[in-house]
Amino acid sequence: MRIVVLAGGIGGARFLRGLQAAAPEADITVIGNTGDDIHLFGLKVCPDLDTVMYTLGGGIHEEQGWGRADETFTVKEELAAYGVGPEWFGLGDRDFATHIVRTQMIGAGYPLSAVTEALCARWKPGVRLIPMTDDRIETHVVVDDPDAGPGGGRKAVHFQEYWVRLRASVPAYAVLPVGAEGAKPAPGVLEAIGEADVILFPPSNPVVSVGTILAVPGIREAIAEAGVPVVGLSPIVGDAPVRGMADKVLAAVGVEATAAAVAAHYGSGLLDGWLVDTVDAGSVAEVEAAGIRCRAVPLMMTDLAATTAMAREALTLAGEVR
Ligand code: GDP
Ligand code: FO1
Ligand code: CA
Repeated sequence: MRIVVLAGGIGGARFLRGLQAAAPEADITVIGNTGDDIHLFGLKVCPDLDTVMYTLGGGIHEEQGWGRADETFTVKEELAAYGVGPEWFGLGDRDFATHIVRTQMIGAGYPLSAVTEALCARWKPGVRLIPMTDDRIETHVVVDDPDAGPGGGRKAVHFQEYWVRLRASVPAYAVLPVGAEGAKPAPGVLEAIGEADVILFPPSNPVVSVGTILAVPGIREAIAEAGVPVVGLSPIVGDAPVRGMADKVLAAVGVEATAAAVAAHYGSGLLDGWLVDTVDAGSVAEVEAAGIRCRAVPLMMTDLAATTAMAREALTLAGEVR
């Protein structure tokens, strides 16, 4: 079975572990979000690709969910001693090596997809990990500009500045995948979608993870036209994100933070099946009324067994639609 998964960082990576256990024989291609990517200290950092690679490769900081296990921050401290920031983004020493290798290879002319493949040769994630695009797309968030003159004003900040420095604590008026219009899917992306037997949306952020991948011209269309089951799992449980601040970016695009609203946001043109948590069983009828087959099952990735059961439910639902 060929499975394609559109993944962000932590939610996507943890789900993939369960999927690997649920379908050990499957050929899994992960299309990774690169809208969170940021250039720091002259280096290209790809948080979501790295989160998937480290999680499946055994190098992740388990409790934190991003970055490396057994990490130290000497380089960051030395940079700070020079007064060189940003101090709000925690790049560790081990992690730095990944960004150095990536940036060096890109400087030598390799596309990000080839670089990601090279990095995965070390981590052996057990999936084929492809960035959504080799082109530069950066998610920006429109917020109030405190420095604007009388009458106020707004400005766009990099997603990481909004998420990590501002902790999504200020109103977000828009989420912009800057550079998406001219971007192309990376080599292998459309082919994987075209050859898939099932396409899964893990419980990743619907706006800044899955939404950004779908913003790459051609990807949404290819999924809608693939003619295979497309099944998603809700990252919203009991009307709140399980982790992080997805409710804030959902508000910015005018979507309520409920499992049913997220399903409607993807739409029946894209989604065939949707899993909500058992606490949201009351919303099953609403999702089905929107033309999306829906089941309520436990959706908390508390451990590998629970996550594996979620992946099994997603594959079972895929077998029931279309
Ligand atoms: P990020 O890039 O690190 O933010 O990770 P993703 O975009 O892949 O996933 C983030 C989403 O995962 C958040 O909106 C969370 O609500 C969701 N999430 C995290 N843990 C769980 C869980 O155990 N169950 C469910 N249903 N969603 C989860
Ligand atoms: N998230 C944080 O909340 N604080 C950090 O300092 C931070 C550093 C960081 C470094 C490398 C990396 O791959 C990820 C990192 N993240 C950090 C997570 C990253 O910002 C994610 O993109 C967001 O959590 C949301 O997707
Ligand atoms: Ca992310």
